[in-house]
Amino acid sequence: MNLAKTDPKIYDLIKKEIERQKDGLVLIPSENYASPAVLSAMGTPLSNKYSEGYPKKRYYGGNQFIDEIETLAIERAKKIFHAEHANVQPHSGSQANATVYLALLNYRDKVLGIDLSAGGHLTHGSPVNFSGKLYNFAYYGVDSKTERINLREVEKIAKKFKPKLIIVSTTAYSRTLEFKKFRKIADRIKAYLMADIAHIAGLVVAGLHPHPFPWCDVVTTTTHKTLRGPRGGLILCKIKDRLDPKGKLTLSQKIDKAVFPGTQGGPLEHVIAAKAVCFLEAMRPSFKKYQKQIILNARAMADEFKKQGIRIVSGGTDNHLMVIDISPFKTESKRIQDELDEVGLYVNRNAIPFDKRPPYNPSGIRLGSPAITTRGLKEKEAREVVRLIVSLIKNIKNTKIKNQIKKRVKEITRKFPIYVDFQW
Ligand code: DSN
Repeated sequence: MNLAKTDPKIYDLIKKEIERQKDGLVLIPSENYASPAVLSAMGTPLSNKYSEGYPKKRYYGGNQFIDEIETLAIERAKKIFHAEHANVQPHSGSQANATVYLALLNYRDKVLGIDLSAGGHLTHGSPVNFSGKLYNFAYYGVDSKTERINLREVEKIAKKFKPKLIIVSTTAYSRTLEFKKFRKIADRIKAYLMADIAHIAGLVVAGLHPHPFPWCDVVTTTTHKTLRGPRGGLILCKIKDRLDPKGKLTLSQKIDKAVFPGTQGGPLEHVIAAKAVCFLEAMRPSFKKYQKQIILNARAMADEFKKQGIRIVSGGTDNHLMVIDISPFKTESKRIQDELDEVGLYVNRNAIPFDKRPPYNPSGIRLGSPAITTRGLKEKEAREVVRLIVSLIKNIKNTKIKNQIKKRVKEITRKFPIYVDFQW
């Protein structure tokens, strides 16, 4: 193909990365294998087109087909998420969050977000992120005993701090998010409520996690995690602005303006086409079956970790992920992650609540089931994968065991292949 001739170095590296993905088991809960149809939509000349603005309100000519594509993506997003309004243009989850802040807040306005070490995200107010620098954040965390979000504590902080916006959002939290209860708190102090459901979007669409609507004003997500679409962001919101009903702009108009021209220029229409494909895939019965299996596999994994004597933060999982506590082991999380890399088991190290160790080398490892479930692994194999991980952690210096694990991982990937006839 052309790429191989034009740029053999990049061609070769892409090929190697595809092989790595095929030959390893991805347990990073935020990663997945998008379908060949999704990938195919992304690798198209749609990437050439400038389309600043929105369907029928563009600043450039030649957008008749782009308008149809983006309209389809919007309508499908609204349908699968039961949303009044959708903006499919955010390039990423971080940009989606930045956009919501720009739409709803002024510089230094007060926001209540979740602490990074309790399972939050950088854009939920981390001091090293734009969110923590531009806005005045307070944080809620998890209860030190249950390691779950304590709504009474959230309410106490909210009443004292009086934020303009409360964020319900997680990237490493294995328990159900109670949007309805958050809304009660937001109502008491007249704050906006936003949910970032990037991790659980697929579960929400499948009806396997409580829905953020009608409780939240705005919902952000990425499209590539449990939703299994292209890399990108999405904002869903109500049309009316609950806290500013007589304002010049509706909530949906504020959001659209904050995306363009507020934070972005030309949208990535090749990615928007791929988002439309992913939303269509998410309407199929097979998607619900897939999401159910994600949960079954995650529960089996958590149960197997416990059987193997490993502590799971909060004691288990309700969703697709879990964080295991590796502090009782002498080996550091970075080393464990590196060793697992070598046998083709991909995980990411992660802080645990009240972690005493630094973020670069914390006390936890985060794992999830979305990608292995896409490959077709079920509970039995998910349990075996856990046993392989634990065996490696416990025998970190044993080369023989490490080689046996590597061989077994390869066998599993051969039994559950991915991208078999993938053309690129
Ligand atoms: N980096 C993502 C995750 O792994 O959860 C969040 O943006």
